[in-house]
Amino acid sequence: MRFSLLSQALSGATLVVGLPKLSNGVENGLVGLERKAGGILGNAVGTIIKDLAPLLPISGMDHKLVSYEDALKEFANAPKAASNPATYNDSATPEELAKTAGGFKTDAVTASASASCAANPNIRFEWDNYSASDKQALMSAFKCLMNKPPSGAFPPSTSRWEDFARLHQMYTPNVHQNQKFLPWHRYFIWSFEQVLREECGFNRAFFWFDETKHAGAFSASDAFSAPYLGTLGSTSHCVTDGAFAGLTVNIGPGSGNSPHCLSRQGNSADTAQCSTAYQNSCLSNSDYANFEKCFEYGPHGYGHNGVGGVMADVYASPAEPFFWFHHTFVDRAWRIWENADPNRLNSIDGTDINGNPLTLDTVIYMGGLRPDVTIRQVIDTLQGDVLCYRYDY
Ligand SMILES: [Cu+2]
Repeated sequence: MRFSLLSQALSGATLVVGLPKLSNGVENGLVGLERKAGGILGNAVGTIIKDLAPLLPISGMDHKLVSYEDALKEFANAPKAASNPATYNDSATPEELAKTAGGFKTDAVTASASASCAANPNIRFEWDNYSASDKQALMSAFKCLMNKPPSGAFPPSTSRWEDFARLHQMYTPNVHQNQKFLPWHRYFIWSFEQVLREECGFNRAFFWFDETKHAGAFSASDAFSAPYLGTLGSTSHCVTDGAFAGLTVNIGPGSGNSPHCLSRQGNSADTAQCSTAYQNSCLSNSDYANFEKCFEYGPHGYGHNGVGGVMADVYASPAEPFFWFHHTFVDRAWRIWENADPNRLNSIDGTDINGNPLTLDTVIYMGGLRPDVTIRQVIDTLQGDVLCYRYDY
């Protein structure tokens, strides 16, 4: 139970006081109008709509957590690599890094074969290296997906944005707490990026968020401020400022589906675990399965719980915009690990949810949202067959 009964009771009281005379039909009509009007409606109406979605407790599968101290013990005797790359080392030219975020290449479909991909990949810029204009464009593209109707393939999703949360919810047990976690989420992020571009015209470079810089202090990043994600408070709260103020989430909590607010409950002790030290200790493992477990239960799990609320909901967390900030950080860590040894781009170990060994031919399902692929097609972000991207550092 993550939310107090008191806060739920208060939320319920606001609903009753705020909407004494409106029938459900009128409420729904207002919500629809607000969606179409894209925030043109006055604040008074906006406030009433914000109060419609209650703060619900998140229950179901929790993020499995292993603290840094415990991970040091757990992996103390695991095979270690001779060299541990503490930093990202895909080669980049100064020209590439100086490139404005507008100079990206858009899609896997048009990405060229591997040699030229590696020479001119899409670059994911760290949030602080994004311009204010890029940040605004990203928020607008997120909102565009939220205002787009669902595809219909992922009921009960109510928007294209929620299609991703629903898809993730459906696959949650298959792609968490086993070694499919990293390839599945890599392709999930890529799929999301392509949909942002194709359906919402997003035309900037993509991004990532360096959590090691903000370990223990996520709320101090300008990502968690208006006009971006809105404040990250330390008590359980619906998000009421920033680009997503008043967002209603219809996927979750957990494996169920009922409307609730986009909520957060920041916890700096949890985000403190997203540290460089913890990341490096995971990177030192030479077996993929050990690296994966270390990072999933370590910085990954703590990043989710450190933002709390919807982000702590294993099933529906992609409904929280910060999900994409967080999982690009996770994906980059995998790429750092892969770069330490070229063989790591040609082999995989660990198992799927049923205990079957992963191979390069293991299929990564995307529920029809994008074509299914194999691990072989996503293990190298610079392969150029499906993926073609690198991180700016
Ligand atoms: Cu996930």
